[in-house]
Amino acid sequence: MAIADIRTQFTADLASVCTDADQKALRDQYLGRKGGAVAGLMKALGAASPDQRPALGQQINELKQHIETTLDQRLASLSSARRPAGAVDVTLPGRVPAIGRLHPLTQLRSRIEAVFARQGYEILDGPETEDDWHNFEALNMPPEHPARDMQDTLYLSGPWDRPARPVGAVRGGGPSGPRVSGADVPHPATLLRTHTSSMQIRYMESHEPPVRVIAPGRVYRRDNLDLTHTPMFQQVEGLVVGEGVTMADLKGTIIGFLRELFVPDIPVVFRPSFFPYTEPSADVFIGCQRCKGAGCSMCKRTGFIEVLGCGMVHPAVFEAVGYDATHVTGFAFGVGIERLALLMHGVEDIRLFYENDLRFLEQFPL
Ligand code: 2NM
Repeated sequence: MAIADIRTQFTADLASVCTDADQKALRDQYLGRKGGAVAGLMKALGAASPDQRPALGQQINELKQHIETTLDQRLASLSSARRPAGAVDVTLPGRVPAIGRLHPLTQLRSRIEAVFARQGYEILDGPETEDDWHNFEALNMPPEHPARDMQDTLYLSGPWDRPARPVGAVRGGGPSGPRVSGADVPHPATLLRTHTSSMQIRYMESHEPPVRVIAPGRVYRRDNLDLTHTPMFQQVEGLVVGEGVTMADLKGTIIGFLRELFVPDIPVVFRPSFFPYTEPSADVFIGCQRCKGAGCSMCKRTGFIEVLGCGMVHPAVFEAVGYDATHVTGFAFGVGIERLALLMHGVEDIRLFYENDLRFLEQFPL
């Protein structure tokens, strides 16, 4: 190839050099000792006639110089254009961060808290380990009460002896006897609370009526895991105490709460029930939202689903906390958050709420 053609070809090839490796390849192609274009010209120089050789040699040297300096320049410009190590390429598209969200049970608990907070209820928080007095005795469940059964309650292991006469039983020395309540005597925690009523006892022990509180929180029962049971679940219990508080107040509060949580026209039914700490007591049912009352598998063909328990606070409870049961009355209710969440979202297995599988949890955006 003629010298001028090689120079033209080199200029064309140079245009496509983008990287250090391109530059190196082009350098080899033109300046390589074996097989390089300039080496080829040098070889041809040997065959040229002696009178042509000096001029031709000079042209070849010029070409070689040209190629060398041009490639050196390109190499320099490539390295100056390279971003420094660790530099940030601000032209890259942004990465969307994975944003966390509240657990579905936390979302529901917040909604319930908001309904009552807006009505002036105080929100209580308290210990999950409890003593016999606050969890049972003050709630009108005396020592031999079946609800205390080891079958239902998780007892803590510890250095104490189970008292022959459970704590709290020491009170009741008659109207003139010493008043010893849970507030006055320290009781060691011996169990995991089976309901958050224990917090309401604590509140009444340290506050005079009127009372308007809810106690949300974790509670523990000796249950095995299945579709509808977990040994730990969450509750919200409510308590209102004052002069002239009636069952009508209870019904209005519960119906208003369920309307706000579900739909304004939700059917609500109260059915007589029993709890040791309320009299009268009621179980509350809502019309099944899945079948609109027609009967389906979710409501076991009854058209209604039980959602909470409630009642008028038993006078024995007021007596235990030192309230005058002849002057104040009150109502209380308790609702399980998981159970409500299962219903609202049509989830069939309570365990899903505690397995932390993102495929499940991500279906509950805020
Ligand atoms: C329920 C049902 C009925 C309840 C009673 C009390 C207290 F402290 F006043 F005695 N707190 N919560 C209660 C009453 C709880 O849960 C199903």
